[in-house]
Amino acid sequence: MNDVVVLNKKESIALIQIQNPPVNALSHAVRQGLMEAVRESLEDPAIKVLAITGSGKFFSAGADIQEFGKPSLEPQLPQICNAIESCSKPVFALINGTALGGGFELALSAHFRVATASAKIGLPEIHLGLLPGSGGTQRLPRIIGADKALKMMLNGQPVSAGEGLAYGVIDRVEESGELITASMNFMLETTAGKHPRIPTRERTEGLQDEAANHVAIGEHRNTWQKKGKGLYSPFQIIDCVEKALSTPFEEGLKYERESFARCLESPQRKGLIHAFFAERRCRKIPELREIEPRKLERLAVIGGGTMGGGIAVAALDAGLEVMMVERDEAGLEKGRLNVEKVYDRHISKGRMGPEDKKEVLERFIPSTDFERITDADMVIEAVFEEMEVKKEVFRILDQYARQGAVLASNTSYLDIDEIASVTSRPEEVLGLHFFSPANIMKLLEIVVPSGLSNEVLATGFALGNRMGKVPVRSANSEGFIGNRILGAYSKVAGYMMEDGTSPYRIDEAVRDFGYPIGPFQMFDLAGGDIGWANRKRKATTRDPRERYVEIADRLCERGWFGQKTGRGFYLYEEGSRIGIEDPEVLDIIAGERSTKGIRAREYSPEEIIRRYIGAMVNEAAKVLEEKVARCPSDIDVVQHYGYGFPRYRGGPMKYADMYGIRKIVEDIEEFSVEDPFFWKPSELLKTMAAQGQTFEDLNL
Ligand code: 3H9
Repeated sequence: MNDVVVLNKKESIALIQIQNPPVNALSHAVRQGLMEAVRESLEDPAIKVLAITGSGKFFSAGADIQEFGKPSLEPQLPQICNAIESCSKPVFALINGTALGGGFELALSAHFRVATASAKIGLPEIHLGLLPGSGGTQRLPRIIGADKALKMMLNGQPVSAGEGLAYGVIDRVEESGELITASMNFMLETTAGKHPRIPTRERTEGLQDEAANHVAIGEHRNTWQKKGKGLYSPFQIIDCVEKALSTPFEEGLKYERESFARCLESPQRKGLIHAFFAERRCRKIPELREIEPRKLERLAVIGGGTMGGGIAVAALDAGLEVMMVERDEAGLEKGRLNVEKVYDRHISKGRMGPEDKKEVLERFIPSTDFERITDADMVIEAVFEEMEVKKEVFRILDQYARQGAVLASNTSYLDIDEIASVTSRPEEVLGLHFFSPANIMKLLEIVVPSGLSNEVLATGFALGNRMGKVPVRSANSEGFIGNRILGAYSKVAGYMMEDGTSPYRIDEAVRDFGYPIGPFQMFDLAGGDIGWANRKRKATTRDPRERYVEIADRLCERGWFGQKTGRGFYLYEEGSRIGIEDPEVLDIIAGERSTKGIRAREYSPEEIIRRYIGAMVNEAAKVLEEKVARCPSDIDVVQHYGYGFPRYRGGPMKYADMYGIRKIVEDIEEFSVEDPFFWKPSELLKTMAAQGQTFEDLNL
């Protein structure tokens, strides 16, 4: 045995406990320990029953994700599951906590499953581009049928022990007490032959209703053909479950093994596992080591607009007391409505009752009086995106906020140092860039101006974590990480449009790459007026060598600001948020092109992506070079959670690694022949290409 699997004998029971914190992942050492414990228990004539359990809050979170992509070492998990299932002595899985993926498959191969009421079981492999590869796709449908099995595998969300009991995959739920003690009688009863030991592979309850199983396969496949475009593992999962219904167990297992190996090799698995670790890495900021965040119970939000309302809801949902301050009653009323409409929608969708809304709103205090913020632990300003307006608010905050309160500006571009400079406590001021709608979007850029106190930074991260956001640290630099990079690839989208490729074809290519919407749909959604105001502001300082596309300005001059005006790059029929192609827009583009004497040129989808992602990666490399982002994977997190970059591609930096850094540089050099001002490869990219480095090498 080893120290990650402990074998204790109690009466005639062998208690095999996994002790591999933090989550009892089934690493090679755990697998070795399990195999040995099972063998020893089988050989010991005094042992009549085997019980496998976990420790802490986890039974086991499944295979050790760190091991994927490395040579696989024996014993492999499927071998262990088979060994457990074929044990001549009854084997119990005592599910003391969360059992996920391979952890749940381990339990599925036992003959009996007892869980504590708080335990959760699930098969989340789909989120990693994988499928349950230790017999899960073959064993689970045999117990609960194709539909429920596919639901568990395809949505990847864990279910409670109670639901597992209702499904029939958990045999008993122990409401309270210590699981081993509580299960003792049940386990000993098997030695008296009271409960038959049936290997899961021989169970057939789930296979009885062949027609229903057949329908379920068809329905899930249809659904995923619509929603899972471009994805690989969901279809492999459905195929495996279909096999479970129609072939002998061993054959199904072999099929699952081959499918698992294909998923493991797929770029999607690499992208998704990269994303898994990236969103954990972004929280590990060295400055925060051993720093305690400040107390955070009361939050004040200044401004009741769309952003202020969203932030207030996110804070209320996180259990905070929230004050909302507006300058007059009309503004406040709007703010109150912005908050209430979120909860009214929850009620109309049956997600909460009117009583729940009332309870939440008891913690919501709208006011027009700045004095109300004096007992706030943190104040977030969310007023108009204009430096002078923000400064004015911060002067007032400085006057009213208590000493020790954290002051934050929700801005997407502006200089936090400049905002902080109007206060007497610049070290307490940070940027919190929420994304709209702030109660839904998970990204939170935490912007660090010079001299910021680490305690204040820690409090920003604590707020993000408490709100369930993914917080990413950014230096204080225009556009921070996300909007700065967005600026670069938005420009390229405009260039390609002016060059002769329809915005609708560009959007289509970007969607086919995996984005939920293309850049022109995004401009329409965000509102063309905002970008227009920005462009006008920068007009005087724009470098004359920079190519400037005026098409968006032509649309704005007509009052076509996108969805909110019913017209932008697309036409929106009354009340519809789905745009249709607009021939007049194409005429405007053609007019602009001919004014500039540009010969129309149709880019292929592949060419569109080369340019779009090339611009994105190049700007991202500059963001890294300038230390605006801490490491490449932080950029991947920002692009995924804030801008819709497909998670299964890992993020632009991971994508660049897989595409090839040298190829990215070659692409940029090829494009620079047409426009050397825009297409300048970053120094970092050039060095990396020369030295054969990847962005992964630069991750911290
Ligand atoms: C599988 O099982 C395949 C099989 O079907 C077939 C095999 C042949 N491995 O998230 P947290 C680390 S595929 C290694 O912050 P929480 C994590 O990186 C697997 N490490 O905590 C972090 O490390 P650090 C199917 C893992 O309480 C630490 O644990 N299973 C694994 O918020 C704490 O994690 C899954 O997909 C792992 N499997 O959430 C489960 N899991 O401290 C994936 C976690 O260094 N995991 N770590 O940053 C999760 O969903 C969440 O981590 C979990 C805990 C819910 C378990």
